[in-house]
Amino acid sequence: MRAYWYDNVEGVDQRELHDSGREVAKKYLAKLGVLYYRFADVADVDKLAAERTYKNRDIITVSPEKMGDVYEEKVKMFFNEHLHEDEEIRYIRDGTGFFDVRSEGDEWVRIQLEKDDLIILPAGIYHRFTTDSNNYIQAMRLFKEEPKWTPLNRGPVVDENPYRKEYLQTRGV
Ligand code: KMT
Ligand code: NI
Repeated sequence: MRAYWYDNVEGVDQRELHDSGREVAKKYLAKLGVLYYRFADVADVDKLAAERTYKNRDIITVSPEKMGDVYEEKVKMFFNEHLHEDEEIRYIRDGTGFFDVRSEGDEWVRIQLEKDDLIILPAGIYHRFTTDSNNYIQAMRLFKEEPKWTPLNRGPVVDENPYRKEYLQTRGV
C-alpha cells in the first residue's frame, strides 16, 4: 500500500499513477476513517470479518480477459465518485489497483493496493476505484447479511444523505 495526493492532471487515463509525489501517511487515512491492514493469512481476514459481523464474501476479477467487451465500461463506472450507506471492505488477492478517497479538504487521496492489502472504507466517504495500467485485479469483497452498498453517485441529494452527514460529523471534517 502506498497513499499519495492525486495530481488532478486531466487528459491522462485514470489508470496511470497520477502521482503528485506528495505522500499521505497511514495516520491521515485513519483520520478519514480509512483503515488499512496487510494480511498474508486468510485466517486474519476471517477474524476481522467475524468481529465486524460480515457473513458473506465473493471474489471479483476485473480484467479484459474476465469481463470481455464490458471491461472498459465497468472501469469507467467504478470511477464515478460515490458513497455507500455501509462500509466497503476489499482484500486484494492478486494484481493491483487504486482506490481514491476524498480528503477533509475535498481533494483526492490515491491509495495504491496490491496482493494481501485489505482496506476498509467507512460508510459515507466519497470514493472511486480504478484498475491501473496492468488492467488486472482480483479482490475479495466482504458482505454483511444485507449490504447497503449500492453506489450513490455524488450530487446535491447524496450530499444530504444521513450516512454522509454522520460520516462528516464523526470525522469532524
Ligand atoms: C468497487 O468497490 O469499486 C469494486 O468492487 C471494484 C472492484 S474491487 C477492487
Ligand atoms: Ni464503492
